[in-house]
Amino acid sequence: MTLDTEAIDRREAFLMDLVRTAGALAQEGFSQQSGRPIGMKGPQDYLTETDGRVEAHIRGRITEAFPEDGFLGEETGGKPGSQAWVVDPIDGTANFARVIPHFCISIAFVANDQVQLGAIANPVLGEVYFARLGGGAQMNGKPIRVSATADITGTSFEMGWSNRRPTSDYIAAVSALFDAGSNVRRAACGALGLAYVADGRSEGYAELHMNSWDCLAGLLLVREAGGVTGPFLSLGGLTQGAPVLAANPHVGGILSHATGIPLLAGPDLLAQGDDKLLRTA
Ligand code: LIP
Repeated sequence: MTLDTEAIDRREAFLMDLVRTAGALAQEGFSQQSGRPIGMKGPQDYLTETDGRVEAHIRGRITEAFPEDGFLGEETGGKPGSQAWVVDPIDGTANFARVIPHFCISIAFVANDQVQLGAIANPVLGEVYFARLGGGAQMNGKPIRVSATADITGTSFEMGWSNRRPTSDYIAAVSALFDAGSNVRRAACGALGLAYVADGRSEGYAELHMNSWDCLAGLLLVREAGGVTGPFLSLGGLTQGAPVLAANPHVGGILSHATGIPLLAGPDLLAQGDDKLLRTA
């Protein structure tokens, strides 16, 4: 089913409110996190009580407002179908669990084979990012753009780490970026890492494997803020995850070369073939 503009307008207004209420709930949990036991879902995979509480809040409100929409959440899963909300209730859970104030809520809405809406809230700093396909990107209502830095010796990239890919591949990518002259950081919250590319705080973000709930909203933000990205949906990333790359257009090729993640030419359609991929490096 194809969604028309009016249907997306209604979801946009809803999402603006939803991400703020979810952010408030996360912030409340964070203020009580100190001293709480830290739960683990698997190796280096954290879970706090707040992850579950925030996802239940988001899922409940979506089901009530748009019962026809699918849902895919980090904590409770789900079947996305042709139009769905893709939700990470707390991205940066390892930080959150250890009372490090660098985490966010990430919500994307996918329909018509593309990410239509994306919102990321950083409740600690009171920053809410929002993007709509073809409608630009903003933070707290103000338009944002990727950085204009083209000189590699002035760049700062973030390279996310996932234990779903060999450590040697991660080290090789980080090493190539340092050799190229960039600074490289890792702040353990992929969605905020992407938001920081969109607002120019960093020149690029890459990770060899990310799940859709961690990155769909951020990838839309970067594209709508004038940045370049790798393919994601067309690689089956919605349900299986895929590599992620996002950068300002001047240095995207360098990040692509260092990580081996291709750059995308054109929209990231679910059914798009590899012929639309462009290797610039
Ligand atoms: C994590 C990210 C982290 C990334 C991991 C993981 P979680 O998500 O934020 O930065 O490197 O691949 O996806 O578990 O905190 O929601």
